[in-house]
Amino acid sequence: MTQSGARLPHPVADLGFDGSRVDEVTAAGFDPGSAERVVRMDRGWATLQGGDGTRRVRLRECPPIVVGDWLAEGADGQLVRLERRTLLVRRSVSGRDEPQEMAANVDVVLVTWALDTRVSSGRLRDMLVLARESGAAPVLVLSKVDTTDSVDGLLAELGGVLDGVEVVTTSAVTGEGMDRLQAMASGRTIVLLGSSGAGKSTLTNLLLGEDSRETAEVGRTGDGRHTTTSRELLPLPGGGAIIDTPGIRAATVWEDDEEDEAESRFPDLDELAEECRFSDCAHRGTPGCALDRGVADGELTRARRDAYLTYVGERAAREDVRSAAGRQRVRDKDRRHRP
Ligand SMILES: Nc1nc2c(ncn2[C@@H]2O[C@H](COP(=O)(O)OP(=O)(O)OP(=O)(O)O)[C@@H](O)[C@H]2O)c(=O)[nH]1
Ligand SMILES: [Mg+2]
Ligand SMILES: [Zn+2]
Repeated sequence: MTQSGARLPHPVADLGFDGSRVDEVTAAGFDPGSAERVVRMDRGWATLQGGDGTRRVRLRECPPIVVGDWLAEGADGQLVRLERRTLLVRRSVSGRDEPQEMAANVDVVLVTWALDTRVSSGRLRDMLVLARESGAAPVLVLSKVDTTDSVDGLLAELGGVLDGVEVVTTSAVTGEGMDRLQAMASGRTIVLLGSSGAGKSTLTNLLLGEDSRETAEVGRTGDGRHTTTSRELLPLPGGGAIIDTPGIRAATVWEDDEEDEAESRFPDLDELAEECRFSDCAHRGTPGCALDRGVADGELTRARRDAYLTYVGERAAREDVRSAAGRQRVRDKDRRHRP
C-alpha cells in the first residue's frame, strides 16, 4: 500500500517517462500507468515496454511509430502516440523516397566516427546537421582512439565543422571516454549514429555492461559489414536508454547543397578511373576499363572495386539531389524577381 500523497516513481521512469509526461498523459485523459515505449520494430510488429515488461503488437494496431515513441492506452483500448519531443529523420540519398524516421524522443545523438578510418568532413557535417535537426543535443564520438597517436591535428582541422559540438574520444580497448558517455546517458535516451564499423554496437555493449549486441571486424577495405540490422532501444543499468542503429552510408539532408562534396573516400581509384576509355564507364565489364584491368592484374581486390562502385553511385545520387535543389532555388529566385 502506498502512503497517501507519496508519489512512487513511474514504472517506466527509468526509460524516461518523467513527471511532465505523466502530466501530459493525464491532461489528455489517459491513464499514465498504461504508458509504454517502442523499443523495437520488426516487419509488421512493434515491441513495447511498459511497467509489466514487454509485449509485441501488430503495427496496424498502432499509430505511426518509430523506436523511442511513447504510447498510452485510451479508454477504448486504442493506442495513442504521445508528443514527439525530438525526432531523428534521415532524408533518402536519392531524394525520391519518403524521409526515413529513425528514432523519437532522443536527448543526445552520438555521431560516431572511428579514428582508424580517414575522416570525411563533409559526411561528418551531414551527420551533425541531421543530429541537430532532430532537436536533440549532438555530440561527436571519435571512437577507437587507441588506433591513433594524436587527435589534436584532426580536431584543429575539423574546428569549423564542429561548431562547438562536444567531442568525446573513446576506446573499447582502454576504456577511455566511457565514464563521460555513461554520465551523458544517465536518465536520458541516447542514440548512436555512424558508418558501419564505427564501433556503435561495441559502445552499446560497454554501456550495457553485457554483450547483447553483435559486433564484427571491419573488412580490409575499411568498410564495415553492416552487422547491426535493426534499431533497438535498450534500457541502461543506471537508468536511461540507448538506441543502437545499423550503420548508415550517407546522412543526406535536403538543404545541404551549399556544401561541396567531401573529399573522395577513394582518391586513388578516382585517379585510376580517369584512365578508363570512356568517361562515363560503368567499371564492370566495360571495354577499356582501368578498374577491371586493376582487378585482373591483382593490384585491386574485387571487394574494394565493389565498395568503390557503391560509393560512386551514392556520390552521384547526392550530387543529383543537390543540383535538383539548386535548380529549384534558381527557379524560386526568378519567380521572386519577376514583376
Ligand atoms: N581498436 C579498437 N577496435 C574497436 C573499438 N571499438 C570497436 N572496435 C572494433 O571495430 C569493429 C566494428 O565494431 P562494431 O561495434 O561492430 O561497429 P558498428 O558501428 O556497430 O557496425 P555496424 O553494426 O555494421 O553498423 C569490431 O571489430 C570492434 O571490435 C575500439 O575502441 N578500438
Ligand atoms: Mg552494430
Ligand atoms: Zn572503368
